[in-house]
Amino acid sequence: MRIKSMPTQPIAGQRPGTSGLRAKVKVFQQPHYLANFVQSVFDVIGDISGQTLVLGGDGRYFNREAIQIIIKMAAANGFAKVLVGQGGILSTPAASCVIRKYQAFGGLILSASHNPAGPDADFGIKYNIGNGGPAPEQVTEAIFKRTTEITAYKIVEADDIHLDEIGQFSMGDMQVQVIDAVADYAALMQGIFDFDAIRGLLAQDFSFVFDAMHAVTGPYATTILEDMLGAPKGTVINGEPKEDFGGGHPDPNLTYAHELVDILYGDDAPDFGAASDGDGDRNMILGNHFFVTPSDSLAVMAANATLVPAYQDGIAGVARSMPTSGAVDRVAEALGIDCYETPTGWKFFGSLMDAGKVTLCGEESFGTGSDHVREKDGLWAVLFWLNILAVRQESVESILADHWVKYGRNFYSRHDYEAVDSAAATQVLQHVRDQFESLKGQTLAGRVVKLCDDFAYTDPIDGSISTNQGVRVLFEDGSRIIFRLSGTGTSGATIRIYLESYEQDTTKHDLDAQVALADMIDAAHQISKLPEFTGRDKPTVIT
Ligand code: VG1
Ligand code: CO
Repeated sequence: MRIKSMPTQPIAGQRPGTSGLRAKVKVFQQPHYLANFVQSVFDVIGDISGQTLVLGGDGRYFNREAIQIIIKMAAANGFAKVLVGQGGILSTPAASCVIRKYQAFGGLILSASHNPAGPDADFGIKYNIGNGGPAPEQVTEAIFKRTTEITAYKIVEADDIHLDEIGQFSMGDMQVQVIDAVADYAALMQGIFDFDAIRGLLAQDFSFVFDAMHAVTGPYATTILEDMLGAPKGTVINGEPKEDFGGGHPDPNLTYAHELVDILYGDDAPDFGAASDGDGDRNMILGNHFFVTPSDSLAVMAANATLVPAYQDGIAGVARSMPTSGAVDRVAEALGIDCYETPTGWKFFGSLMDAGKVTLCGEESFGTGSDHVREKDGLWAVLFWLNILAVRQESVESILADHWVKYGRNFYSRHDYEAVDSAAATQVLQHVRDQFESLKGQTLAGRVVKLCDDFAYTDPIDGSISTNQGVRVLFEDGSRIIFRLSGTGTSGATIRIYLESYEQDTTKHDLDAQVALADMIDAAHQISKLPEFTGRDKPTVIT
């Protein structure tokens, strides 16, 4: 089999963001764009000869073409084996599961998560290391540096692999194994949760809807929830994955998952509702007319972890990203376990989980997970909630009310201003930075500012340092306003404002978060001059 060395040149802008390299499909379709990045990965991750690579994606437009290119490049670069999901599909948590189970060298995951899909929308690629988790910053920076120096990439001349047939194929000296995309993941879930108890719950007078949003979770959810756990057919809605996600925006939040939200807030609403995102790593949890914030969801999971068989002996510790609310911190304190605060992005949890320091992790952006894999995991979170509901036999709302009585309530909201002019977005953050000293001691929204800084993190395991991870305005009563620019978008900039205040008084726990945080929202606008700099007076998305 002939290995071709294709001459190429560096292409600007291939620095991975919060979660891999994301760009418009049209950008990925440019000659050599994908190949340059993949070769750069192969060049910096170490000796890959004789190793196994896991490969799969969320099924979005361009997934299949990308997979064929990567298989041919893996063969030319000396991999012994590629494990690829049937049809080129692997959800992000399933890819992490497969990398770990088969002790692969690493994996390439093709996804732009919840970003819209289709010829005019987004594509993405991410490298995960042998622990199954996203490559840490040192690796992504090395990949980026390589993209700026690349002069050639290697690819074999071969026919495409039949991705739809499970089986083993050869490409020169390399084996390509097309695997069932769902089986390994489903088996892992079965080993974690009390499937009998969940089956019992679903057989009761308990109604449940899961929205796969025409993205990758469809086949996983149908197999696990309907086939294995006996949920009635039709429990999974929008379960057929589509290359353009049905034209939707599979981001499981109150804005984009409106079909599910309408069902859960409608007449005769079901007891439980959940959704996942484009690549299956996010989750949204709803009760009857009730929304659980992701930060609270993490806290409830931590507080109830021993109800789940895999965690029945307790959890080692918890971690949350910095902008995530401190609700889980209070549970950790009560349990006497450590709680770590990391920068945004799942790549920062891997070292803590590998070292056995934390069992559960979460982010405010609808991401929760545990050390069963090294990615956040949407369906796992849904099963976790079903397991809790099966044991406690209470409504979602009553579980939260009870939690707040015990721990107090962290009112929390994130306001996103999407597709803002990049220069204006930078100005907004800089304007707050310029006031770091003068804000200190001032009273805003009835609270005294204690400290303002740019969040920096030193990984307690490997000592690596990450700076500029969000502008923080911290108040003496524990309230916070945080400003951050998104690292996953593909056009303009997205400003995220994260707002949090803590309320012990149970008589105030029923307040709507937007009402409870209204003065904090005003203060955020005032100190950042966001409306003036961006010309926006309302966020694009509120979660
Ligand atoms: C966003 C979220 C972050 C998450 C990341 C990847 O990043 O805020 O918490 O880890 O997406 O999730 P950013 O930089 O846009 O804020 V996913 O499901 O999009 O892979
Ligand atoms: Co995702």
